Amino acid sequence: MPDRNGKIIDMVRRMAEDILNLLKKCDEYYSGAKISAELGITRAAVWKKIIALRKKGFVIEAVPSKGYRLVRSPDLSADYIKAAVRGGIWKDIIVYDTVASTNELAMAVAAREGAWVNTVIIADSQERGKGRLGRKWVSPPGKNIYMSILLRPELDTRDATMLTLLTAVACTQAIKKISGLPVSIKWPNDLVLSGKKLGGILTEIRADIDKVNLAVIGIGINVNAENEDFSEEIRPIATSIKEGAGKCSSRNELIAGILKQFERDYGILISQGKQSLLDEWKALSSTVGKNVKVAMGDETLIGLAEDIDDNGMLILKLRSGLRRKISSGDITLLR
Ligand code: BT5
Repeated sequence: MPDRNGKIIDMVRRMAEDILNLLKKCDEYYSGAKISAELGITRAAVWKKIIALRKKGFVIEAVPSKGYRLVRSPDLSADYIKAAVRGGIWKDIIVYDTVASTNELAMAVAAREGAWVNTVIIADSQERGKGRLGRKWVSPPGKNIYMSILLRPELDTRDATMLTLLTAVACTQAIKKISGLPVSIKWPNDLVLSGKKLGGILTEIRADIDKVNLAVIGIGINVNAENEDFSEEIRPIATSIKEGAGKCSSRNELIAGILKQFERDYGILISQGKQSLLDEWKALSSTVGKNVKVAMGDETLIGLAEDIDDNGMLILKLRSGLRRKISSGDITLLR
């Protein structure tokens, strides 16, 4: 039996998203009568929703005989992001204040609740943000993006790396579109600006031998952080969109942009296979064609990053002329 209460709650939530989308479309006032006519609800219902949105931090001006105007949105808002990505693959978007790690939380809820697919978990700050191999991801509050995408992709286990490459492509495209900055991708999971780390991706999967059952894709992007927000250790290597662009960017817009781009690229991966995505990755990569040092645990290799193969592995041409395929490691670009 359909859950009537659930449907009603969903409709009420969508009403707020619809109002937001209308107000976002125009810089001028939108009259209550027009909103109520367009959405097929009473003016009293519009007013109630406006009050609810204000309580969530949206600054909405109301002027008699003119109508409503969206003055400002809260900097990190599930309502804003949901309204912006509506109609797509995203089932739910949840924003937390502070969590230990969005990846850990996503993994924990996925283990409990099969239904949390295509859900996005976002936090304003993380107490134990993680990078690869148990490294730490510095996650100060109020400034950056920390989010995890929870998917159950129809994907061969050998192709799991494609999720990291896809996410890197989606993030790079969205950041470029919104900020105009020349962001590039350093294999396998770094977003790079002016030689410094702007963001990183941590993909964690549960898989059988041949099939991915669950993927949690963690994205950390430094948006409005300034150098002093970083720990001393990473100050020399980290940067942010604000440092590059000289001004703050909206986290809501960036997240919505990333999710829309991700949806598009994910659709291409599932329907058309890997090739066009690999081509896009190569076009945005600052690794292919460069001389690099690759650190893999105790082993360090130097060579030319010739290409990536069909599974996203790096093909390194060593000085001896031999080629090695690398599945994971840390790369330094050499001059
Ligand atoms: C990564 O690891 O680059 C993956 C980072 C993924 C973070 C997201 S945030 C949301 C989600 N939830 C989580 O708990 N994690 C994910 P890796 O390639 O191992 O890089 C880690 C290294 O980057 C550290 O050892 C530092 O040197 C550096 N680093 C740490 N925090 C940074 C920051 N905020 N900006 C730039 N570099 C940082």
